[in-house]
Amino acid sequence: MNRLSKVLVSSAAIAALGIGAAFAATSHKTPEEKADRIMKRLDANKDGAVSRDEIAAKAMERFAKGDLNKDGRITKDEIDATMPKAKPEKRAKLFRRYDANGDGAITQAEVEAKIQKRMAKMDSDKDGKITRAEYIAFRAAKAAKKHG
Ligand SMILES: [Ca+2]
Ligand SMILES: [Ca+2]
Ligand SMILES: [Ca+2]
Repeated sequence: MNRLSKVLVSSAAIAALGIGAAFAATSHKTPEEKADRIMKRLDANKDGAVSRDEIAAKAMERFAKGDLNKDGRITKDEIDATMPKAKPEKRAKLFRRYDANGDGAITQAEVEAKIQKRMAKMDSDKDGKITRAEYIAFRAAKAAKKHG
């Protein structure tokens, strides 16, 4: 069993990583400020880019906290329990977004798939790392799409 399969993922952690709900979260911060925050949080080796490994490591570390009963699955109840301050609709939306097969639990594989997908969208030069510039470009493109 590898390291990733031992621990699981909480939606709160995904949000903290900026790979899921954080993108949808309303915030008045500029893309630059967000990029700086994410880089600071995720760029473990300080090479100016966030690799898949860095994201996964951080995800697993934080996500273990979301799997309250340590069964390797995050259920809606666990999301509700770990995100008491989030609106019920937001928790439900988040849950649906990550429970890809709709079986009522978020597995590590589902989160991994989501991370991969997100990273692929942001990693414009396909080198397996997200730089600050790539992140900002991604946000800008997303914002442009949304507003016009
Ligand atoms: Ca669980
Ligand atoms: Ca599932
Ligand atoms: Ca890249």
